[in-house]
Amino acid sequence: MERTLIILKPDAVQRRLIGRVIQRFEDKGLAIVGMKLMHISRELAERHYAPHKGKPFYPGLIDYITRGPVVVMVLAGERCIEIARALMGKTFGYEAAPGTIRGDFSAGRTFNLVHGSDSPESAAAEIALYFKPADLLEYTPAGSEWVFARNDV
Ligand code: IDP
Ligand code: MG
Repeated sequence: MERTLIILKPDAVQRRLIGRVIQRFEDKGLAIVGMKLMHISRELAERHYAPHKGKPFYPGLIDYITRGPVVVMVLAGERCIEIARALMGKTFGYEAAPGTIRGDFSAGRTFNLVHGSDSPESAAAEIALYFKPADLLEYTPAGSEWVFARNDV
């Protein structure tokens, strides 16, 4: 089963949107297989956002993601990387479609509430930054058989 790393960024926590953002992923039928509240250190932020090092927004991005507590989650489900990115919406809140998390709750560029891995490779690397394999649970939420068909051709 595919997995992805999701972070509810500091603005989501400070704006008391944790429940409403998690609800979007649960409503879609994705399983939460790991979750914690934590404060990301500068060192961890620099590892996570290494691909963006050198870009003009990089210093502001590191300040933002380390500025307060975040909720870090691993979601599981078929095509969950693509599905989570679609639920999140485009990067900038003012471009994200209404109905998406960013389209409904974010209006700017840096502050966009949520992170989601963008490929199987980045998902594996990012999950390993935040969770030990033993922290991730193997279970199938009740009703999953009505979300993912056995032979979904
Ligand atoms: P993504 O989060 O939609 O995958 P990325 O391009 O990977 O977008 O950028 C990582 C994060 O950096 C974004 O979510 C946003 O917080 C911030 N960011 C990206 N581009 C800009 C920018 O041009 N100005 C300010 N912040 C940016
Ligand atoms: Mg990205």
